[in-house]
Amino acid sequence: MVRVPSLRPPPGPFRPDFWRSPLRGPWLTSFIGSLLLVGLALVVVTGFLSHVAYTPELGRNAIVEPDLPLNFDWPTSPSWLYAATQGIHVTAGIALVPLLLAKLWSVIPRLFAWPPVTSPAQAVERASLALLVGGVLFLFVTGIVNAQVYYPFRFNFVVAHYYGAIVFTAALVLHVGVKVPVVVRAYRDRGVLAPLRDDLRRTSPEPRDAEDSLVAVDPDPPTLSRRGLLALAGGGSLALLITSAGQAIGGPLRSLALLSPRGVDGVDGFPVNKTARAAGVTAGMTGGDWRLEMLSGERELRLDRAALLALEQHTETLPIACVEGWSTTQDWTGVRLADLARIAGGSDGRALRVESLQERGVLREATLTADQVADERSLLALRVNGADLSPDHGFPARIIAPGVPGVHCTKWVGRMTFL
Ligand SMILES: Nc1nc2c(c(=O)[nH]1)N[C@H]1C(S)=C(S)[C@@H](COP(=O)(O)O)O[C@H]1N2
Ligand SMILES: [Mo]
Repeated sequence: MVRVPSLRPPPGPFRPDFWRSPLRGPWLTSFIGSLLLVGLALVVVTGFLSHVAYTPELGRNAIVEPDLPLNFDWPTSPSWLYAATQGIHVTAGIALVPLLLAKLWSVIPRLFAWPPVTSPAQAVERASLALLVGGVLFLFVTGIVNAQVYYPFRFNFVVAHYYGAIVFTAALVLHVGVKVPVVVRAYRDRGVLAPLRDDLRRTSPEPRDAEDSLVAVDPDPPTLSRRGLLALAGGGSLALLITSAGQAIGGPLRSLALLSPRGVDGVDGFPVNKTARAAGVTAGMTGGDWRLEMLSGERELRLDRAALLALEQHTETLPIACVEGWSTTQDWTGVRLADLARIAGGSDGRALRVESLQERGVLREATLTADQVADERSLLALRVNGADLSPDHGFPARIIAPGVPGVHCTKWVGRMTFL
């Protein structure tokens, strides 16, 4: 038979003998993949829960339409519910990075498979892997960049991260389905944990049983055992976990949250998401001329801050839990939203649209559900920790409600419309 010269792979990574690590093989990829899958499941579930918590069916709460069958009323108890789900989402996402990199490293020869396409079925499989790997990289990069409060891209983060998650989750389910037999065989042949017992001296390549095997054709001697590699990735994950988790957990752990931009103290001893200056809210807008405008059907009411302070005041200990993963629990004092609903005219069990004095930006308004308004812990807060709100935390008045994403705790409230 005549060899067709053009079928010879180009030099470099396209040549099978380019890849020399003796550690690569189906067991290693299966093992890292299994660990990663557990973590990713947690991130995926808490991520979609965040979408539910936004109650996208109300007003402009979420910029994405409610297009998933997953939709239920987000509860107001426990008050730290969103702090927990979103803290897990962001913290686990950050901590999984080393494991994800190890997983990609273990399969990278596949990226350079030659010829690139051998059959229609294989082309479909490669396309689905492009969605899987492209999806996971897109989600991790946008998510981590968002948690670092850095927006280098032009598109809307929430929309892009959400649609990216749908594509990625579908590709992941397909991938796991296709790979289960490979993982089962690897564990049956090598044992689930047995390869971790080998020290460096006893580390040898897995058997190369197929043409497209991940096992190197011509492996170098090992410089690291498999358990050494896993300790490296796992240690990296643990270090990230320790330096990130504090922003969600708080207490003494907060000082360990070195990687969290909001882990440190802000104004009044807790973080500021957006300052009054950045939101374009001036002292003139919030001074003596400020009135809270309350609308209910045909009725309209205007109250100044003194009038609000003259109403029955309540103090609640509640967290602000940001989509970025940080949360902070403070003592808030103000008027119950349910009381304001009655004062505005009508029942207390109505949804409420809250508009800010802020001039621009997607956070100008948010809508709370009827349950959130009716909960007696939900306040129009005027004070925090015994002092007037500072301008950066929403003076003259802000929303604080149990279990809701921080993004709905509108600062510098100007108008409230009971729906
Ligand atoms: N008007 C207005 N309200 C707002 C925001 C904003 O940018 N503008 N940010 C929201 C977000 S995303 C969070 S997490 C909380 C943060 O509150 P803090 O800055 O007092 O900590 O405020 C919310 N309320
Ligand atoms: Mo936020």
